[in-house]
Amino acid sequence: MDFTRLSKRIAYILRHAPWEYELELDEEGWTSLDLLIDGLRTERHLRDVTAADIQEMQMNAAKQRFEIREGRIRAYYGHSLPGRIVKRRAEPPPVLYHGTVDRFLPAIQADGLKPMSRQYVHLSRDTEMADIVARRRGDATVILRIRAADAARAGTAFYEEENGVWLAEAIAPEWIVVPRS
Ligand code: HQG
Repeated sequence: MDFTRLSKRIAYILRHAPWEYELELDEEGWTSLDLLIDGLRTERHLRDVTAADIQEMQMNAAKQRFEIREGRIRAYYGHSLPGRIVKRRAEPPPVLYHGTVDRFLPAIQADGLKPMSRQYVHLSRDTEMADIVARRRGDATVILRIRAADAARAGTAFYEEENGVWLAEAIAPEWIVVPRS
């Protein structure tokens, strides 16, 4: 089983297009694991996929993208669906990080961090994860420091996921510290 390919397919379905597989998500993004497997099996390369394969994929993944519980599965983050996935609001630590690349800086400094095509802005507790996120976009990486506690006090909503990822609404420029190059 190609676990990377399986993970990408599940991420696509649960984050962007459950209806293509006749799945419905509840307001927290959960759906039936059995129905997801039925949907995956309609694809030729996944026609033999089992729940055990999905468990194994999870155990081997460096990054926890999905939660499986009581016969249901959901993506932790990354949704672009029209219906907003409800997240658990939480008090953030003083500083969170966002990894991006040089070429986006002028827009980010002017407009702040926006969710772009997803529902939430993606933040992390440590610079290592922010660096991994940034490197997907090129070599000219920039790790932004977000004054999260100050932003939260001023009314910005933050949400904590069980896998350690932080999500937020748009972050205004005043809370973003750009490192000096
Ligand atoms: C940038 C992957 C211009 C932002 C990753 C980012 C993560 C702006 C890009 C997760 C902007 C959006 C999320 C503004 C933000 N003007 N550019 N005002 N505000 N941006 O993919 O955080 O492997 O939606 O800096 O690893 O890169 O799929 O967000 O570069 O964990 O599980 O616009 O997705 O996870 O890109 O990544 P994304 P992200 P998976």
